[in-house]
Amino acid sequence: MNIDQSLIEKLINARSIVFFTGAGISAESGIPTFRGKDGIWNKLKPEELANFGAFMKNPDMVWEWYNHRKKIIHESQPNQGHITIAELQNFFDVTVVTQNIDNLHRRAGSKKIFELHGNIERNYCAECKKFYNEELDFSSGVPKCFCGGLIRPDVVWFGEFLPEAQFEGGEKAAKNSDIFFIVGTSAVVYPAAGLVSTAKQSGATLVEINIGETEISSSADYSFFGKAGSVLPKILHEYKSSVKQ
Ligand code: BJW
Ligand code: ZN
Repeated sequence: MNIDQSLIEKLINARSIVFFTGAGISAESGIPTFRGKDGIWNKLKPEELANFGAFMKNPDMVWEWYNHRKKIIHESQPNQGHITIAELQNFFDVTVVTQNIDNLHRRAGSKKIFELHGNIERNYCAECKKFYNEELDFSSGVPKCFCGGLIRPDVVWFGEFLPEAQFEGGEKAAKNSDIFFIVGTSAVVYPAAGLVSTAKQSGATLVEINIGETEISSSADYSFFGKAGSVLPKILHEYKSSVKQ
């Protein structure tokens, strides 16, 4: 795959770059995506798992699903995609705006991160909102808060508002970005996907990296159809070779 020289020139002139990421960036770490051939939603119904009503109706089942995913995430490592984004901090003002809850950007060393859909490492009481970030004890069923409320994972389910400060931070970064990379997301879940048009309207160059076409491919200035863990290191390599000359 060739990296366009015009993109490298844009990078040389760029100050602020944003990585808007989705489940695809963590696929090479062994974490399943949601949609597509091997996606989670092929086997499970989101309406039965990723909404508050489902949790209240069957908290054991929803927790079983999250504990299963937590185990996969804990056993996984950041891949070349996450690592390259962290390395780019040596050259640019990098902001990561992620829909992922897996913490892999932080583990790879990224510093400025906005998490639009929460983080699987945190939990809070569904009633009084008190946080419980320690290891939870499931030996007598779904853990409860001292107020009697059920403890839930700190993730954003369908029909729930995104954490305001995280979304506002992401929006501001999108508006200020010179180059806005869209990596490994189907870009169908709103309001997160709306950041792509926010960035475009603010004049950013849109660069998509995905193994296939998506909803936003037609509006991207550059599209690289390949794995994030291969394409991102190539871009970094080409950039470094150009600035050395
Ligand atoms: C690779 C790769 C490799 C694979 N390299 N690439 C406007 C229009 C229409 C609907 C709405 C709208 N506004 C709101 C809505 C409703 C809803 C929504 O968007 N629905 C649409 C799906 C129709 N949105 C909401 O409900 C949101 N809340 C909200 O709007 O609040 C306001 C409100 C309040 C009250 C009433 C009404 C409104 C909340 C959305 C929360 C989403 N939650 C989830 C679960 C999070 C927790 C968890 O992980 O369990 O977030 S759903 C799931 O989808 C998860 C993801 O973050 C999110 C996005 O998925 P993502 O990351 O794009 O993954 P995939 O699998 O879809 O794509 C992977 C991509 O990677 C693919 O393209 C592959 O090709 C690619 N790939 N390997 C590069 N190696
Ligand atoms: Zn409580």
